[in-house]
Amino acid sequence: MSLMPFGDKSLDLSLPHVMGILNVTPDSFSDGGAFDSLDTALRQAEKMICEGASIIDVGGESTRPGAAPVTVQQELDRVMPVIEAIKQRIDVIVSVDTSTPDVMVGAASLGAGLINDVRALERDGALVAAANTGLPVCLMHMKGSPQTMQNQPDYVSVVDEVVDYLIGRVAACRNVGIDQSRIILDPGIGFGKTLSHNLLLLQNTHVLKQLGFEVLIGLSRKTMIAEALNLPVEERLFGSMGANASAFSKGARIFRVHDVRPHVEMLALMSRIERES
Ligand code: 7PJ
Repeated sequence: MSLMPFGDKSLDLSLPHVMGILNVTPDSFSDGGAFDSLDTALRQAEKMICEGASIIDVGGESTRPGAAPVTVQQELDRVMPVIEAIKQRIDVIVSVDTSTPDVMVGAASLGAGLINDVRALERDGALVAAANTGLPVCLMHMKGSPQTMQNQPDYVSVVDEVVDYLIGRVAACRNVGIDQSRIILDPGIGFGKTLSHNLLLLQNTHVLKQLGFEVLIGLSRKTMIAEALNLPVEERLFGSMGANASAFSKGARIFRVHDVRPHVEMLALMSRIERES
């Protein structure tokens, strides 16, 4: 057992867990209307929980390459009703995918159990806000910003640079009182990386684990899968599963995915095989 508390619940991170992606950006809904989007989001959350997701990751900022920035109020308006509705109806860990201090604090007040920040708490006030919630945090590496990150990313050694960056962010967390046991690390697949950078980071997933942290991987349906396989967007599931299986075998335990059931079943088998005696 390796229990990590996530607010009012905890997870045994000696086992793999699936984090289901719930985007609440306007472009992720087919039709407008506040009720429609809340209803759609709730049904999607319920479906992912039925399929075995341990965590629902709610995000109101699109971080796709080139995406337009969002205001704090827009982000609050998108994310808060969804987190509130899920926590009122379903006993599940909700994670908030945000870099915005006010959203971290607001989500925590509604019962969110994890702060997932693609900017690793670099925004002004984010470290202190996250520390005040008492929640665990996922620190992700990104090179540049979503607007610029895919403009010819370049590293001397991508693995060393990502490790050094994350160690620095861990130190910053500890300075504001966020205990090391509450920190999850993520190499940031697709965030300022070429296909080769992404493959090298996945090949070295164990390096992050060996620093003494749980590792989260988010590669579901990302461009790297299509690039590696020469496939269109809608056919990235099998490749995503293969890459996540590799990350599991190198120590990652949380998998941020769109397609929950296939990953839950794949990971259940991988974990069973590892544990059989
Ligand atoms: C990630 C994320 C990821 C973590 C996104 C997308 C882009 N959070 N949020 N790790 N990616 N921790 O899903 O295509 O890789 S948004």
